[in-house]
Amino acid sequence: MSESGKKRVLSGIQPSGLLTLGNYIGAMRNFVALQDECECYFTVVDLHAVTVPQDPAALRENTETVAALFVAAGIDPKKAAIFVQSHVSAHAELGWLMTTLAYMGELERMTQFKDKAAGKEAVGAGLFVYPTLMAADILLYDAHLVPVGDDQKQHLELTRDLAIRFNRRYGETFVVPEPYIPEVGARIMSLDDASKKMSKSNPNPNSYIALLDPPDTVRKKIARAKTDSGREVVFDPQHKPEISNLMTIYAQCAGVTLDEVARRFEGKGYGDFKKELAEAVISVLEPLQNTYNQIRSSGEIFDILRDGAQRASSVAEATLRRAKEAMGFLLPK
Ligand code: AQP
Repeated sequence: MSESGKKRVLSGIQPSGLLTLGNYIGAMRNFVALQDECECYFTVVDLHAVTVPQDPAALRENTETVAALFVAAGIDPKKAAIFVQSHVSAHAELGWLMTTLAYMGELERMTQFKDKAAGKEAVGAGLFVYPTLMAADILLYDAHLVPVGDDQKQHLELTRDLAIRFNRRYGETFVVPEPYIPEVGARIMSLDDASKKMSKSNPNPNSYIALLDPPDTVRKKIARAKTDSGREVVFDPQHKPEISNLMTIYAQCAGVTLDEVARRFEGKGYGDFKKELAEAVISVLEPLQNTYNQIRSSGEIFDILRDGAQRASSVAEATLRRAKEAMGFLLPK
């Protein structure tokens, strides 16, 4: 437990593109929900983003954008520490220690690595050890809970294995974290292919709804979204994956259950449903975008990030010291 007696929470998002509705529904919404009852640390994981090539100017811009979107989505910087991963050097250092603890075989089994490496002639070593850096991110804060989407579950299991392995080998040092995954919306799928998750680094912008897409773009993207054969709005992920994905998005944006969505659109076709879906999405995005614009124009994000990095560093440095001591590093006196 933290000094405040609250459970600790850590999660991060990569500045690898424009955040999507998938990132929001799967992860960010839970960041906001947890900030009152827990001691929260939310980070823009730029060291993770560079595991695939990034344009330097775009990386800087995206890092600031993601941080401002955290606040715009409702994270209160007075309650939760918001910081950039590379501003707290303990992440890179514990990341290396975690890499020495991991086995090649367990990293080779990671599906995200397999997906991102598929078809590439040269695969960066950073992409391979991505999960060990993620383990360090979490373990540095003694996090009990990690709010993530379903795609990160496997990485979190590896984090738990590494924490348990470290504790067995060197003595009780790390808290073993639990995933915190939403029951509905843990994996929002791509608008052009419901067999793939919605992803900000997909080269086709029509495959995702970005949190900063203007209303007309949202309407166009939803109008173009792939649908299944037939015309009934029924939730059946196996036989109607495309419409089931859109129904999940509707349920999450309108704050209703999937049964309620089916009832509302009984007897109506895909066209009517898509029109209402677009408006439900816009009703979530519009207030978020207004706050985002205010934050960006005020320049306050740099103060928020400085304060967040200080709060994060004081916790992270102490944990790193504990881990190094346990492993037998000679610490400076
Ligand atoms: N489609 C999704 N549905 C639900 N949750 C999702 N998340 C990502 N996509 C979906 C959750 O968002 C958080 C931040 O993800 P990330 O930026 O660290 O990396 P990611 O999981 O690899 O997400 P992207 O958008 O697909 O990024 P790129 O394209 O750069 O790899 C995580 O909690 C994730 O589960």
